[in-house]
Amino acid sequence: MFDTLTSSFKSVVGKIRYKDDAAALKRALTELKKSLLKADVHHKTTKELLTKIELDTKANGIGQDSFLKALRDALTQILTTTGNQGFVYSNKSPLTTILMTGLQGSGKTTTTGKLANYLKTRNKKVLVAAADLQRLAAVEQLKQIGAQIEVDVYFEENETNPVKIALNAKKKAEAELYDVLFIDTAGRLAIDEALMDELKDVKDAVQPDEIFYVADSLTGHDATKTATTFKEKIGIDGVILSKYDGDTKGGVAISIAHQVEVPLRFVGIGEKMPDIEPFIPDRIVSRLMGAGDVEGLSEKAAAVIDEKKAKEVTKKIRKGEFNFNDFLEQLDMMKKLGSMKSILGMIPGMSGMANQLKDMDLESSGEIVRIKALISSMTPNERETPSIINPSRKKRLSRGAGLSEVQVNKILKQFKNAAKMAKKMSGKGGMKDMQKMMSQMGQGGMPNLPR
Ligand SMILES: Nc1nc2c(ncn2[C@@H]2O[C@H](COP(=O)(O)OP(=O)(O)OP(=O)(O)O)[C@@H](O)[C@H]2O)c(=O)[nH]1
Ligand SMILES: [Mg+2]
Repeated sequence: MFDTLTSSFKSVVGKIRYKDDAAALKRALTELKKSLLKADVHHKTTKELLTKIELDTKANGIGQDSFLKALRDALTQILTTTGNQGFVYSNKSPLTTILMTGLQGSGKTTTTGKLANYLKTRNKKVLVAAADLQRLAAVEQLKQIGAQIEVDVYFEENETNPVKIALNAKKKAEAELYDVLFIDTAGRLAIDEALMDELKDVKDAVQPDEIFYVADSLTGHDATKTATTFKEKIGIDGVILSKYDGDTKGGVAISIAHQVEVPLRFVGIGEKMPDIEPFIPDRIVSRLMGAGDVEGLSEKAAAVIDEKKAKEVTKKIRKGEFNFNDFLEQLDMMKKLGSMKSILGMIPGMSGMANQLKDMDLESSGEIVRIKALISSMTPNERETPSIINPSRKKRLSRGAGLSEVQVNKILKQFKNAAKMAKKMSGKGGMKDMQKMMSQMGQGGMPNLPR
């Protein structure tokens, strides 16, 4: 997610080699300034970061360690703005009402679905209301998203007043004990007074607990400007940066909260429903420094992994009974976690690899497609007990799946090896092997990272 920034930090730190080398510090700071500005970090934020890093590094004696610590502290300070972090439930009522705002096409409706899905996987009862009556297809779009993530959608066919829809949705949500209500609104420009007034009317009527402003990362500095305008005209409690996956610069995420003085709460990193992540400053700094976000990863996993099933699978693996049905189930779980790239970026030391795997998609990767084709050609018995697959069955599978016999053999062999490996790992001493493997992989991370 932060590849460009992370690699430029690495290169900057590499500039400092000797203790108390003031000239090297200066070179490092100049390069840092250049890369921050190039990444679209706001110039005022850049200046503040540099001043703080310079003072801190000098105060602690110039060196890689003190520079890294100063960088980490300065980033944490810049990213932390007064206000809530992540998703916060109302402390006034059992229902939390969120008003979604933003410019046309910024990603409001998609983000509404993503947040609803995020909370649903955390066992919340969520309602989304379609209060965008500007665009003909808007209600239909939200209905489709709702069906996809299995979240209820509130809409009214013949109503033309978004205030009424929002109010009726809130009534329903309160009466039917929903935990969270998201109100999706029409995209609007700040200069469009009538639409801004309408948004204000919705706000005054439903009294949302929080107002989120969805900003398109790809608009660069404009994202900061428009967020500020919405803050002044309507009042916003959080910013969500959408389409961050397409933003190769990435610096907006560093400076937007600092400039708008409203916390950045979530970042959208893809078009699919699981592609959203809470923006928690400490953790983000860790990832920016190439050190991963273990907490975020385990939370993400906890939300989608069924503990009972996980235990069953572990047991099967230990006994060497892991079969193709288990494999399909695991694949499904992985899919719910989001893109491979976003997962890898959260594992310490793996951020470099994330970039290479950015296009690996669990649904469309050629490898996975072939494996799935093979599994779907198997009889239930073959899925349950892969060892019964003999040469004549292989022939049948090859025809059924449209794969060559070589390909079938390769996949079956891979699967057997993976199951063997998993069995070995889960046995005694397995954890040690795992740790050894992780530490070897971790050596690609930052040098001497202070914790
Ligand atoms: N790659 C990527 N695409 C996104 C992301 N968020 C939204 N999109 C895409 O952006 C486009 C616009 O998204 P919408 O959710 O319809 O935007 P909107 O703000 O509701 O648009 P209006 O209702 O017309 O104002 C869609 O094609 C989405 O799939 C994201 O995080 N990453
Ligand atoms: Mg919309």
